[in-house]
Amino acid sequence: MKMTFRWYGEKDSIPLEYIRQIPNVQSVVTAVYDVPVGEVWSDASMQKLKDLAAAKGLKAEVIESIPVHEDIKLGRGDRDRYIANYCENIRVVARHGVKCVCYNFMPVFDWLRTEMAHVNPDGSTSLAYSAEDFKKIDPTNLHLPGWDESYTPEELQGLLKAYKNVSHEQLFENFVYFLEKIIPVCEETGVVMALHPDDPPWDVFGLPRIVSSEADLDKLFAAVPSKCNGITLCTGSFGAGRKNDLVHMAAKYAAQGRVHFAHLRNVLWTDDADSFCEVGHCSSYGSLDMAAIVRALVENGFDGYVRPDHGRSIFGETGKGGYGLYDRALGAAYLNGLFEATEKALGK
Ligand code: DNO
Repeated sequence: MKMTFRWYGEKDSIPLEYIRQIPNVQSVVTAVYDVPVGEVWSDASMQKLKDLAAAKGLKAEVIESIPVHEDIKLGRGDRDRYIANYCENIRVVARHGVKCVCYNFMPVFDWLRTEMAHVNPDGSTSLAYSAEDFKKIDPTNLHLPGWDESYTPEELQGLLKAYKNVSHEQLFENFVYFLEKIIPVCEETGVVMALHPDDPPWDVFGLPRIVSSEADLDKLFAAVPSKCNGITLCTGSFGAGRKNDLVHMAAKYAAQGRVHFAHLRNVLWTDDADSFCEVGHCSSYGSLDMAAIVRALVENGFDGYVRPDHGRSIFGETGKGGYGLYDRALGAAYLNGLFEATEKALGK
């Protein structure tokens, strides 16, 4: 596996010098943030990210994300222009040594939580989702840190209305239409697409979500079989869905060569509804067996990118929820240990 760490570019409060010192980190996971969603990234911006990382001994081989314009998801008339731009972006990043692009196909919203600083028994804080509190959220006035985009309340209302006519099946058809156009460019450039699952893995605010389960993935791979059409195995996202068997999914999709990227983090299911809390990475903290997931990946030949996902806020650190330095660095150290022990035990 190749250990990586997310870096939000020059505006990130965590300097590359520190990222470089996290054990085993080889590459940053980053993106160009100075271009509106749907437009083409400049070679200069990409080159700059690559140069900044290289100056600290790091690669920049993974992009998270090239966001998909809503008109593509909605199947609107101008989607072909946005898809052409997306293809161009794949070519731009490929020219600068990028090997893997993480993206999602969630309508309007990226990941959702109801609490940004849930206090854990040890005094640390983390992101949490309460099924009860979720019912009280006004979707037209919602901003979460780390989203690739945010809208004005008016734009949000317009989008939510537009999705009223889009069924799960229609969204799926729009997704396949998009993939059929971009995957040939991936094959030509050697870039793999790592689809991030819905987070949480169910419909929200009446919006359809179609990347929430094993059945969803199987349907997608049947429609677009190319191995460039792969996933980000985000254990925390899939793992919030209690019917998702992460060990089985890790084994199955690693064996198929479809796990191009793994976001590894733990979640604790906190009630009988859908509530969950993000916790430290170790298995003992949460509802997922991280050692078994890593073993399933290694046994099945996984050799992709890994990053420690959302950490808690610890040691007095403040800042972007889930994206502090300390707990993600501890997560990387823990995951390195799991991988090394598993690989050695299996003679890999
Ligand atoms: C949250 C992230 C997501 C992810 C996107 C990929 O912390 O995992 O925002 O980057 O869904 O497009």
